[in-house]
Amino acid sequence: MIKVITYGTYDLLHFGHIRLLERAKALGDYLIVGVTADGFDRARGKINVQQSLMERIEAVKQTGLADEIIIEEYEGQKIDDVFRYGVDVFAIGSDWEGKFDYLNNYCKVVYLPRTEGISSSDLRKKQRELNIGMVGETAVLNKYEKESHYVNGACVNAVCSNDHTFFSSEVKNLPIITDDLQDMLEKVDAVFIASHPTEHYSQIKQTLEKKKHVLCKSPIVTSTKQWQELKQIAKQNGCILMDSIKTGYATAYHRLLLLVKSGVIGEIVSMEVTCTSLFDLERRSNINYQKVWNSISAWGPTAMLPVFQILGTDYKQKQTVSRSIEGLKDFDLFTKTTYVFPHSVASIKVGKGIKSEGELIISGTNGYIYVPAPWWKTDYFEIRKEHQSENKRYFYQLEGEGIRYELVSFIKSIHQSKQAKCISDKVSFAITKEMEDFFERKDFIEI
Ligand code: C2G
Repeated sequence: MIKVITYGTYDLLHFGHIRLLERAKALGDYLIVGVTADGFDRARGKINVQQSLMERIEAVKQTGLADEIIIEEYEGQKIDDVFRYGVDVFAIGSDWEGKFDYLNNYCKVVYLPRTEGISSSDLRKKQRELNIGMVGETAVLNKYEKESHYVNGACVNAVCSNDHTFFSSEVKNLPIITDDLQDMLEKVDAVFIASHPTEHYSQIKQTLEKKKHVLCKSPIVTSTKQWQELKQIAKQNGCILMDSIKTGYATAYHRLLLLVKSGVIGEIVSMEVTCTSLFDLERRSNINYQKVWNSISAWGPTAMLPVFQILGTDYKQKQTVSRSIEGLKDFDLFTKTTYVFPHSVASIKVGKGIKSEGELIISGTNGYIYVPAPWWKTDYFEIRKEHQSENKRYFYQLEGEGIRYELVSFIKSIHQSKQAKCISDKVSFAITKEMEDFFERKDFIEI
């Protein structure tokens, strides 16, 4: 019996896939199909896959062509599989020509001509082409424009800004450049907002009232009343209103949360989160502090995210210690807040006027997790136990600081009319509440 094996993602299974499977099957008597796991696809840069692994397996099964279906989970697995299943022929589409020649050492390798004119990417694009406009006055917009090119169905076509000096050459060449939000809203389906937090409320409201979706750099707003009002409008108008915190979408961060929740370091007793970025000292005197994000707005949401996602939002007591610029009460150079929960404590330390080690430490009854600086852009963390031999290291490729995953999640939320679970409303509201408390000086000591 001649055994043939082939691999693929098979997202939105189409005619090209079926033809490939038919021809692969015809090369022997028994066909094994390896369907890629989500994690493996992500690691090899395929971030736009729409169907779950189970849906993709089911679709392959329905073709009736596979005698056996296996899951492909890691780089190099193909060699293992050839031995494990006694494979005689490895077949794959001609888009991979030459890439799998190394398998010739173990079996016969056949490249089958790819079917022209159809692909999963095209199908995804057709389904989800969304025009996105960007709002704001910072270079963050350049990053989002750049990352959008990796996201199927995301088309950044407009920017609304009062300051063009920071624009990258790509942003400069966008079809629509304006300083009039209403004007831009006529020409887009969704908006990414990265303006100063004091402008968010009005900009989000205008956008939602035009029934356009919003991804807004967290904090969405700094008043809980405004938060509730905006969420209500979003709901009424069938729109997504989502916090943008890129760390929340990074693979390593997501896996860390799952590990913590599965109890690998026992019960969590303490967390320490630090995020700082120091102003350029020489430029400090020229800064217009009304337009620049203060420390708590710039870093607070990112620092609060792991605390609220791991320990919840129902802390019993809080103490904030903060130091602001002289004469500018609302501009904190440094803020440290300690949250006391019934059985645990967490502290966040943020600053644009201080520098510190930007690490995340989560201490549990059975070990701790250490994420080295800058933890918010991490691709790596360690689980450390009492006995060094039990320590474990985890590494996950981080593409585009998490921004491209965030955009994928935003687009998916829009098409499914359901907000992605990544940053829940509960956490978003808690972040807003913290901002409100900060500006109202609640549980606050000024130093
Ligand atoms: N294919 C094809 N014609 C198309 C589209 C795809 O013949 N128009 C083939 C591909 O060449 C591949 C198979 O269908 O052999 C599955 O394609 P994808 O789902 O795009 O998976 P791919 O990323 O090619 O995975 O380890 C994974 C494999 O290496 C390949």
